[in-house]
Amino acid sequence: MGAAAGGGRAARALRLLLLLVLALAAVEYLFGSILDASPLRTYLYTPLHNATQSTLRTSDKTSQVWPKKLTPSATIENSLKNSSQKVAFSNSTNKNNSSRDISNMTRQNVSEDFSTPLLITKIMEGIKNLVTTEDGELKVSEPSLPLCDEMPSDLGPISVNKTEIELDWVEKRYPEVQVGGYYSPPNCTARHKVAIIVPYRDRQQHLAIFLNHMHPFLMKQQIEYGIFIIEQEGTSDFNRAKLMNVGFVESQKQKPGGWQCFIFHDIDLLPLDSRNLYSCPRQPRHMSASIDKLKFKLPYEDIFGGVSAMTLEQFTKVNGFSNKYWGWGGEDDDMFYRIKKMNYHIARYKMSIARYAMLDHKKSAPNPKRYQLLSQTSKTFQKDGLSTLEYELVRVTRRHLYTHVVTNIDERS
Ligand SMILES: *[C@@H]1O[C@H](CO)[C@@H](O)[C@H](O)[C@H]1NC(C)=O
Ligand SMILES: *[C@@H]1O[C@H](CO)[C@@H](O)[C@H](O)[C@H]1NC(C)=O
Ligand SMILES: *[C@@H]1O[C@H](CO)[C@@H](O)[C@H](O)[C@H]1NC(C)=O
Ligand SMILES: *[C@@H]1O[C@H](CO)[C@@H](O)[C@H](O)[C@H]1NC(C)=O
Ligand SMILES: *[C@@H]1O[C@H](CO)[C@@H](O)[C@H](O)[C@H]1NC(C)=O
Ligand SMILES: *[C@@H]1O[C@H](CO)[C@@H](O)[C@H](O)[C@H]1NC(C)=O
Ligand SMILES: *[C@@H]1O[C@H](CO)[C@@H](O)[C@H](O)[C@H]1NC(C)=O
Ligand SMILES: *[C@@H]1O[C@H](CO)[C@@H](O)[C@H](O)[C@H]1NC(C)=O
Ligand SMILES: CC(=O)N[C@H]1CO[C@H](CO)[C@@H](O)[C@@H]1O
Repeated sequence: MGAAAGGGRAARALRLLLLLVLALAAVEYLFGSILDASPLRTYLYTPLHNATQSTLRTSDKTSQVWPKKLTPSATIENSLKNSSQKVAFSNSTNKNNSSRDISNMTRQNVSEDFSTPLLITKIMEGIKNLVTTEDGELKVSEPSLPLCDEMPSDLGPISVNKTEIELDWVEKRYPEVQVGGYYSPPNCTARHKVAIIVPYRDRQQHLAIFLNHMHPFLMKQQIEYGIFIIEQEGTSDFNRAKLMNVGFVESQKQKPGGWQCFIFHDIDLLPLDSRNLYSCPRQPRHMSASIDKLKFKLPYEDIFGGVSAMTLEQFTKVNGFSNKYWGWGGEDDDMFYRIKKMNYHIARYKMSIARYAMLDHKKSAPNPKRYQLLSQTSKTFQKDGLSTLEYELVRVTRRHLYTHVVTNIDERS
């Protein structure tokens, strides 16, 4: 009896401790969101799983209205920079001592912000573990939701409606989607946190069809996701790959704790089977293997274009996409070389599942330089990609069904 009473006391003490931790987490959380809202802040997120392996450092000075003078950014090599709106992404993973390439002041504020979102997620994770192991004794409402099914049972072939529709109409159809195009399953804990990155220019008619198709498709898969439309402004040719890099960096800034999985998605491709799970496996996954306009055949074994999925770690290890492919073609093969070079291989679903419908559009002019660029990739990819990404962030708007990132990626020299 005495032992049982002792056990009860211990459980009570544990519960009390948990409450305390929760309260702390709440305070941290509130404080964290205030920090996030401050335009002066520099953001910095590490991945949840392996903080030591791939540390991302993005420094964003774009929302700074004052001071108007040139702001030091993460890469010092670029002496050309002369705009207060410039953003640079630096791969400083292997630089032990980055105080040399980041200015004093930036550095201080960066390290300060760094801990907040990470701390919360760590605490929350700790709580989650505690709750699930205690089995009923300690009930904390939100984090104790069961894990979602890995493969929900009601998935299978679906149809695509290519009829042109109005965005307003689509918006009314999906009230459960949160502003910014976010969703997380209401009654279970999602296994995957996925950013859908969609490069975009002049495809108004496709946007509504895409969103109308993708939201119900993704919700059914019971994943947590956000849709990011990355629009290219400026006069240069379309640069799909560089937009992907911008999408990667900007989407990561939008989510405290960050996304773990990134799906790079052409807007004209719509999945035809909801078993095509939008998650990231151990290897980079090429998803659009079987496209109606290509007679549902894989054009060539090494193809990585259309729709592809990479984890945070994979994408940073290959240094993201190249920034150099202006115009149509080559950038996906370039990514294939990067993947190969880092000893990954490409995973695919079965052809019967990886099926997509392609929307009609005019073909763009191929980039004549693409073969020459490709021949250099294996040698130069560490010096061309996330580590050298530079762009002007024009604006970020959270619409109901998507986050709209407008960027000018033109090179100035
Ligand atoms: C993550 O780090 C742990 C050690 O902290 C290591 O055992 C594990 O293999 C790492 N995972 C990946 C995917 O690198
Ligand atoms: C940088 O911009 C300022 C005005 O914002 C201009 O006066 C200056 O000449 C520019 N410098 C360079 C190197 O372009
Ligand atoms: C990095 O810096 C720490 C101290 O700040 C030092 O202990 C460690 O050896 C350094 N690592 C490398 C690779 O220089
Ligand atoms: C940075 O690296 C230099 C040598 O490269 C070393 O002298 C210095 O102590 C390091 N600083 C920190 C903070 O690790
Ligand atoms: C940091 O700033 C101080 C003065 O503000 C300066 O003396 C010092 O050299 C700077 N350190 C670096 C690494 O830039
Ligand atoms: C496709 O969508 C349009 C517009 O909502 C609708 O009128 C039409 O019936 C749909 N077609 C099919 C086959 O569902
Ligand atoms: C969550 O709720 C939806 C309907 O709102 C239901 O279809 C689904 O099966 C539920 N999932 C779990 C894990 O209970
Ligand atoms: C950064 O670059 C080094 C080589 O310079 C590479 O080994 C490392 O994987 C890269 N890390 C990221 C996060 O890009
Ligand atoms: C350069 C810069 O933004 N410095 C700021 C760092 O943060 C402190 C307080 O958090 C501010 O006072 C500095 O102006």
